[in-house]
Amino acid sequence: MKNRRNFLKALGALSALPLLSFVPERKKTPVRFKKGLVISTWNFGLKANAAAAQKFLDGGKAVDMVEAAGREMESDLTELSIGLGGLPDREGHTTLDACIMNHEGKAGSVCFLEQIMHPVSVARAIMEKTPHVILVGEGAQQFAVANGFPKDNYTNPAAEKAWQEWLIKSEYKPIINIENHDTIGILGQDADGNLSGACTTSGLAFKMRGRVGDSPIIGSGLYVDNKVGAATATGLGETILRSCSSFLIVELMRQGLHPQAACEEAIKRLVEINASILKVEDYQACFLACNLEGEVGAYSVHPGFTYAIWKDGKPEVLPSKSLLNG
Ligand code: SD4
Repeated sequence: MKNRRNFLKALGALSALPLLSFVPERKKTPVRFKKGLVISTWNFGLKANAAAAQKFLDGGKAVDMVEAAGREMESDLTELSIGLGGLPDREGHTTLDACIMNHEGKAGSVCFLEQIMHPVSVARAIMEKTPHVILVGEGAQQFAVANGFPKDNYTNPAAEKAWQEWLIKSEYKPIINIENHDTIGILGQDADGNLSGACTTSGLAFKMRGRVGDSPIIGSGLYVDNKVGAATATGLGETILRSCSSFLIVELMRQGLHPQAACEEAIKRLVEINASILKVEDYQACFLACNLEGEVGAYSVHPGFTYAIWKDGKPEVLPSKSLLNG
């Protein structure tokens, strides 16, 4: 009887412990990389990284670096997957999603935003000027205009032409494969070794009106934990949303995994989670991550994912490894 009582007492004490105390922590104390790091999705990340690098060299913080990279891409009105030049939804309107997260765990996100050139900066303004994390649609646009972002009804002739061609068949295929990729996700580390991240996109081409992908969703398209690392994603947003991939990658790094191993594990989990919904041949999903030491990981479902890195003053574009071969 006494033993039973002791056992129950011990159980009670156990359940009072915070659950997370059972998660293994990283063993070594990481030394923060302070010589400047920016990583961005796809080849066009090179141009974005150059803007971030300039901020770094000017003494900017990580959040300034990633915002500058996002703005650089949003300013390119010929780009069909980011900003006002992006491919429209199936009704012919370009709608934009973006988010940003800083080293203090603060986050801002804007979804389904129309006619504003710099969604990443609107996301930053939401983060810094409101008690909220996400604003969407008309309300987000109203907030943007009230905060000095001018309305801009630019239409990219190339995007308009592609939409007109799509309209002929109007085939609704929410699929992103290796030929049809977009979105810039950016992770940056400043001279204090602090991390921030941003993500900006016009989302899936010819999507249903009002559709929002993973890119502006904190934990899916982007996550930053300045005690651990940061991750971002690109690819078919629905697959990434179902698996909260960026948060998962950061949590895996917290448990001691290298960013590469964390990205690989998260891709495996994403494929498992989506198996009953989509054939793996029919979608692409890609992850990019870094830890405090400035170590980097990249992994995708299919080959073809590339990323740009600027580290310690050196810019390059690298191919990612993938779960499946070509
Ligand atoms: C979305 N993840 O809206 C974005 C699009 C993308 O490569 O990244 N495509 O689903």
